[in-house]
Amino acid sequence: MAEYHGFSSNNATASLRELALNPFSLTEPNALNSRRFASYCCRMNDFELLYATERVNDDTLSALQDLADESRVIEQFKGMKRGEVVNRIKGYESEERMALHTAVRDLGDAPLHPEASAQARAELQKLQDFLDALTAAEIVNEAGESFTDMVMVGIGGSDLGPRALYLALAAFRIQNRRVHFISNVDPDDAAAVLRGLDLSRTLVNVVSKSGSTLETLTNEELVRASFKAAGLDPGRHFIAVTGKGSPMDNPARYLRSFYMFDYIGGRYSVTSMVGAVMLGFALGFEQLSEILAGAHAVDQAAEEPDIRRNIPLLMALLGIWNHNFLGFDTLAVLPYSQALIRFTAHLQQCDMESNGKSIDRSGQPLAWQSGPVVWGEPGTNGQHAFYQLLHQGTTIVPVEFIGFRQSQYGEDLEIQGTTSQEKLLANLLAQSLAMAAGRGNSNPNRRFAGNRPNCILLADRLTPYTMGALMAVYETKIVMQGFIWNINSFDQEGVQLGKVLANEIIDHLAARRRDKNYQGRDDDLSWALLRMTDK
Ligand code: G6Q
Repeated sequence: MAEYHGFSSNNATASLRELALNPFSLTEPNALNSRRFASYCCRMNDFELLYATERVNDDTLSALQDLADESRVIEQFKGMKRGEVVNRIKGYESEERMALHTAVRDLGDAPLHPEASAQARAELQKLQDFLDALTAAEIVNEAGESFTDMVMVGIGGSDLGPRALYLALAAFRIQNRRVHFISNVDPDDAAAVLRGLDLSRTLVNVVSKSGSTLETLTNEELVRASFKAAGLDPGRHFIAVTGKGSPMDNPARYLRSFYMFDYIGGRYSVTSMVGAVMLGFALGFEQLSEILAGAHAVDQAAEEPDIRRNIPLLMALLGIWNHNFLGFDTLAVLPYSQALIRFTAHLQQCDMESNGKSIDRSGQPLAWQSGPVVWGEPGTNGQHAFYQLLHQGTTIVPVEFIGFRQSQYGEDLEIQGTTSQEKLLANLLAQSLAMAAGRGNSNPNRRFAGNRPNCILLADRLTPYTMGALMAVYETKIVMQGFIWNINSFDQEGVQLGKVLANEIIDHLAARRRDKNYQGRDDDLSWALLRMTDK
């Protein structure tokens, strides 16, 4: 594929800069009207993106379309799916890998990357056999009882996405199956989870692509110790999900070993075995397949080049408009769904670890902003917390609302003329409108300036299929932004330095434990700082 040199040299960026001098105002009389609502609505798969409340008009949208075309974002996206080496910094030592998270859900007859999809299919078959054996009580504990609980041990990409999906889909759980998560090296995390668990009926799913992550290896040993203390054989309870050939790739130590491959980045790994083993246990193989199907449908639909018909692409461009041209530094993702309680945390990692970069794909310093700070909490709870700043603060925060027409459980009551679900949706719509349109008042303290850009991503109901699709919408939005900014969205060198320094401090601690007279050098900052924690 011909090389793309980046953002600021595009013709479209010049037009967008010009347009940003006088962006569409949402507070002008009649700026928002039913015609605008109807025409600024993008439908794709099971979603609608309502974006009339963004500060764009047809001119902005056509310049954003030019930006998408000039940056050949769809071509780059298709290249990624076909297995081009997108995880690299040209001219420097880098990971030099493909990014094939889409291949693990491309399970039809003509997958774009046959080899990766075949590997995914083989792992899924192993998983299905394993789950069947659990259900048929062919795999049981020492006392011949079936397993009811799973503890998933992992961190970062091996925790956030899977945990977010488990919580989002708890309504679809198999009866009497529960999952618990241990991620932090804080011993209280493991202690709180293990306390009260019937270990004899618990599987432990240790997930680490590298098989060498400090937190996960430490927690695995901690959990193994409690199994041994309870007189249980870890070999009958522990499962591994890891990279082929990693230090954890040792099937003799585990009841089962499942694999992921180096072309799947941690934060993009939910639909690989990293999320699949746990989700399969909790929801069953059929619901897991629904998640994969929802994600795959988005992966396919996102090839559409018309930005007004491609939700992730449109969200990527609206995000770029708000961030690079209107100058807003952060992005709030506010789901009106309690089930999505950890989804923003997953997005935070997916977005900020992918696009928190300062160099382009040739190692040159960026002359433009890359990813924004991403944060958020479910509504309506957030309304009683930080929305004050969103409505009247001096910092303008663009918002992506997420909402559903129906609840998951369908257990709802009409109280004073409306159901709770209707009240929830009414609040979402009200917030979007209030931020966009504002409202005047002679009392300055009660004035709402408005013009605060936001959009609503809407679907019928949060099911396994919709959840897979929602996750893929965001994964795709994030990689598309990375392609347009000309950055590598697939590595995370920025997390290394902290790990190196933590290991230096851990070495000092271990040395001091061996020899209580141990002294480091005073000009060694990690030693000097460690000493500050002494009593
Ligand atoms: C994600 C990152 C990172 C990673 C964790 C856990 O994209 O690479 O968050 O997932 O550090 O790594 P392991 O799975 O190798 O333990």
